[in-house]
Amino acid sequence: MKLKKLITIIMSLALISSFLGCSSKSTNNSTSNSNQEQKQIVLRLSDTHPDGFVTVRADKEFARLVEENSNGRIKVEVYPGGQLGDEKSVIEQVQFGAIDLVRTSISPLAEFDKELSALMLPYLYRDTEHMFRVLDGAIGEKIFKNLENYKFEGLCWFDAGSRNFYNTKKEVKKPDDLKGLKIRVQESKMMMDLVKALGASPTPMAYSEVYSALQTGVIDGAENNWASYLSSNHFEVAKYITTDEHTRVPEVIIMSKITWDKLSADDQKIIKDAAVKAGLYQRQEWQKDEEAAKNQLKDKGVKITTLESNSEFQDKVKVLYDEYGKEYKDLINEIINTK
Ligand code: GTR
Repeated sequence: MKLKKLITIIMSLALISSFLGCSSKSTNNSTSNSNQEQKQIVLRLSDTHPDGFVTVRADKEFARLVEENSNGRIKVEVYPGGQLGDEKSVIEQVQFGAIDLVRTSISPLAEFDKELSALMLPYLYRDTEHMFRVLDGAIGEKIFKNLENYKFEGLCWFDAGSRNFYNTKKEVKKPDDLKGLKIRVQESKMMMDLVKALGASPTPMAYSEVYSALQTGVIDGAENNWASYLSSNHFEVAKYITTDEHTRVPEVIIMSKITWDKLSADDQKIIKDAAVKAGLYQRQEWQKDEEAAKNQLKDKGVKITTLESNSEFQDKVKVLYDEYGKEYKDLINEIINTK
C-alpha cells in the first residue's frame, strides 16, 4: 500500500512538474512566436522584367532600403521575370491581396483605374523632365489618392522612356506604312485605340508571349522602349524600328491596399520613403541604360528609321484626345500647363 501510494505521489508530482514545465515552455514559445510574428514582415514584389533589368535593380534597391530602415524586420522578396504571373494577372492579385507589390507599366493598370489613361496619352509630355514635374507634384499625388479606391497604394514613379514601333516586315517611315500590320499591344484599351488610329491592327498579349508570336508570324510587330526591345530580344526577330516616340508611359510600384492597411503608420512610412528613393535611383539608371541599349542595338544590326519629324504620327493620334479628353479635360489641361 505504502509503495503504491508513494508511486502515485511520485507520478502525480512528475505529471504536475511536466505539465508546468510544458506550459511554461509553450507560453514562452508562443510569446516569442507572437513577438516574432508581429515583428517579421515578408512582402512579395513582382516584376515582369528579368533579373538585372533596370526596374528589377531598382526593386532590389527598394527592398534593400526597406530592410535597412526596419533593421531587418521587413523583408521585400523580389520576383523578377514574371515568375508570379503576367502583369495584368499580377495586378489583379495585388488588388485582392494575394501578392503585396508589383512594379508595373501604367498601361494595364489603367484598365482598373481609367483616370491613368490621361497620363499616357500620345505625345502628352514635352520631355522626361516635364513628365516627372507632373508625377512628383500635386497631380501625381491626386492620382495615387484615387488609386486607393481601387485597392492600390501608389508608392513611386519610374521612368520608361518613350515607346517606338518595330516589326518583322519593313521600314516604317509614315503612319501609312503601318497599315495592315498586326501590332501587339499591352493589355490596355488605350494602346489598342492608339494603334487603330494609326491604321494598324492591335493584338493585346502578355509580354512573355511576344517573342514567339513575332517569330511564328502570329503578329508582325510590337512597340516598346529601347531597353525592353533589347532585353526581350524582340530585335532578333523584328529588326525594323522607327523613332516615332508615340507615347511615354510612366511606371509605378504599387502595394495592395489590403497589405498596406495592416501595417503600422511607422512601417508605412519606411516603405513609402524607400520607394521614393528607389524611384529616384531608377530614373538615373534608366538614362544610362536607355542610351546603352540604343548603342548596343545599333551594333547588333537593327535597322533604325530615324524620323526627322513625327508630326504625321501626332496628327493621326489626336483622335484619342477627343475620346479620352472629354472625361479628363481638366486633368489633361493641368498636365499640359505644368511648367
Ligand atoms: C515594358 C514595361 C513592362 C511591360 C512591357 C510590355 O516597357 O516596362 O512593365 O508593360 O513594356 O510591353 O508588356
